[in-house]
Amino acid sequence: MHEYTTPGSFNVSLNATNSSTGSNVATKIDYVTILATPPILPYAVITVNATSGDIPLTVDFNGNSVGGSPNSWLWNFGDGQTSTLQNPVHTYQAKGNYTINLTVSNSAGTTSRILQNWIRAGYSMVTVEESQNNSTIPLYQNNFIRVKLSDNPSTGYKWTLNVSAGLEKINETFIIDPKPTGMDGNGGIRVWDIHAAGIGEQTITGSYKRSWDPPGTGKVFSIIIYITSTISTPITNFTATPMNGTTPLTVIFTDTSTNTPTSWIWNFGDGNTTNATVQNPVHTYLTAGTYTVSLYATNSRGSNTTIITNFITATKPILPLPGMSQPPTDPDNDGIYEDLNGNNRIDFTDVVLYFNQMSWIAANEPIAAFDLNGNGRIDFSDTVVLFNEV
Ligand SMILES: [Ca+2]
Ligand SMILES: [Ca+2]
Ligand SMILES: [Ca+2]
Repeated sequence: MHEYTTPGSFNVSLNATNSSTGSNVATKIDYVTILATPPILPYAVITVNATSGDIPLTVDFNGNSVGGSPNSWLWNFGDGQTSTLQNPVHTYQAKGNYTINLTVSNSAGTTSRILQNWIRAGYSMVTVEESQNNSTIPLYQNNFIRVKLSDNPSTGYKWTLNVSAGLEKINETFIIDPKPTGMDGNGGIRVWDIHAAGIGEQTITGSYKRSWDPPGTGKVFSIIIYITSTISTPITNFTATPMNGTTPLTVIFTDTSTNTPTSWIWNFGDGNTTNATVQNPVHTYLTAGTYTVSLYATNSRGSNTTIITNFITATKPILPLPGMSQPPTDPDNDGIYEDLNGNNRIDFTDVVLYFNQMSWIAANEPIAAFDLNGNGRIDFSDTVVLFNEV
């Protein structure tokens, strides 16, 4: 008994010996031919840890094979990106439906497994299997249901699926697991992707029979999908007109939030809560100051708050000084009101008026408009600056 461990052709010699005739050797050329094991074509099997979810959506891809062992892997993730790793991790940045293609090869050849629209990034998708027969599944409109049911090709039993009017069958894929198309499989999984197009109660009904069996025979499968309209958490934002002015300053606030909030709580920053729960409130600031405004808005999905700091500036108006009929003016337009008596020019009377009314100015006028030396208060030095400008 001899075992050949390498492929090739071998000569065989028989050396026969007996005690009476001596020995004789017979040789046969190419008598034994050992063939190499034929290479086996590999078939890719794709496993993923997620098929849907918010973007950015990171998916762990696992490549396996049945049949032969691949010596190269090529993934196409459907968004223009590829990988030659066996088990790549890929992140989808944009909302969309992505077709996965895994190509494997060895010396026997190359095969590809393509799963149409397999990853639905930015969507919610519920996967339903036969064990969930007779269950009710909630889903938001415009998301997806993936139904996976096992056929039995060797007996001819297969599933067909019917959906109600608010559902749309958009994809049908047959994945044989574990044996791929082209191999002698006796089990398989048929996959339908269904778009939740309508709202309200919808049904998915499956029936499992051979093509020649009469309707109503075999197994049945039924799922209720309860679809509600798509609602996302509000993203709060707002505008105001005007954003600055003199007291009393009346401001119209406008809600510019997205995703349709249904309740609003404003904080105008001055402690006054009048109109605080109105969507587009009008608010009057009575006291000079700079105000931070916030809006908290909610809907059935959640809430969100946006705060804008130092959003509204209310300043005191320029008032006529005691005994004057005209308010002060700013003849050189630099924001400082040097003309205290309101006669549109800077004169010595303004200096006297400033000196005599320093306390009144400090109490009643906007300080910044009369602070000639810019030190933040009304003081004697301001009168000196004013005197020098006359
Ligand atoms: Ca001025
Ligand atoms: Ca003047
Ligand atoms: Ca000053």
